[in-house]
Amino acid sequence: HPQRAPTVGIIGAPFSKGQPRGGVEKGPDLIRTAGLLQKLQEQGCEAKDYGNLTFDEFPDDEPVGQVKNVRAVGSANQRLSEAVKAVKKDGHTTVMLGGDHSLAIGSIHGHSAAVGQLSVVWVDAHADINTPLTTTTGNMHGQPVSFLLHELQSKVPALPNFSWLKPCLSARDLVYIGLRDVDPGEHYFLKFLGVKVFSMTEVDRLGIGKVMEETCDYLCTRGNNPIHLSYDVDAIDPTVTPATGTPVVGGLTYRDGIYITEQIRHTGLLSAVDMVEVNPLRAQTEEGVRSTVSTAVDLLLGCFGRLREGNHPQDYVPPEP
Ligand code: B3U
Ligand code: MN
Ligand code: MN
Repeated sequence: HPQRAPTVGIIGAPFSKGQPRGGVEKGPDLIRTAGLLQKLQEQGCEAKDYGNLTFDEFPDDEPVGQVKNVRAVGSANQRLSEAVKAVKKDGHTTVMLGGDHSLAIGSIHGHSAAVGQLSVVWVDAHADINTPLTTTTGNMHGQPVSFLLHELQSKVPALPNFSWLKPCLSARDLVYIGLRDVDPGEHYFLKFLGVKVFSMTEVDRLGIGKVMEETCDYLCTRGNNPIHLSYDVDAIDPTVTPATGTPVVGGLTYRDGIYITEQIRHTGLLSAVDMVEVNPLRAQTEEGVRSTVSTAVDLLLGCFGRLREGNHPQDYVPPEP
């Protein structure tokens, strides 16, 4: 039976300092310009746009150890956390348009502050679970999960502008899909913590159908918590989504990517979505940008009820002659 259409609250987070490549701050407006709001409304979803957040500048944001832009990332995520919490309290399913994936810190923190214990489905080529001590790039978008997990707190040093952040996620409430570029320290943490991982190897072995069946069964045994879907567009193969900062060959197909959203939607538990790492300055061609942005939009439409079999409104009446 069809579910009641959720109301969607959209938050733009034009922030790029979790990584070094300019352009990813253009993601929110690009995704809007591709018609996200109108398309959600056309499929019967009430959607409210809360606009773009603005972020403070930190001119003297010296690296802390290896890690770059720590103060800017801490401050931006504090602001985002408050925004997501407020939109959740307004009763919406939140959509956070990034921006880079360091924003998952604030998005997941704010979501959890509003609703309590979460399940997180992290769809990404990367595990983003480096700590400030294991990172080899110094980029915060490769680290957000380490800040959120209770189990890693003894491994994460205190950083400026991060004192507001309380870990809010348990390793057993986290599922990864699409991994294919994982650093040694990250691989150690995933094994050490026993995190549920469907890397591209499992997608190849099982097919996306079985991967999603197992994902949803697993989340069910974890107690049917509200789901936070954190979708890095680089999870999809770069032939489809080339406009992203760190593309990795051998990714999810467009169909795999959409199927993930259909099945997460089908659980009835989806409570917040991040769509991150769309960077129009990283594709070789205009077509590459268009394909990336329209895929991001289609993934979001899949999250909110669009089915490839077709849809019709609950009150639809066929015309009579
Ligand atoms: N694991 C590497 C690379 C990376 C992570 N996330 C992205 N790239 N997008 C790192 O920087 O930690
Ligand atoms: Mn990521
Ligand atoms: Mn990634």
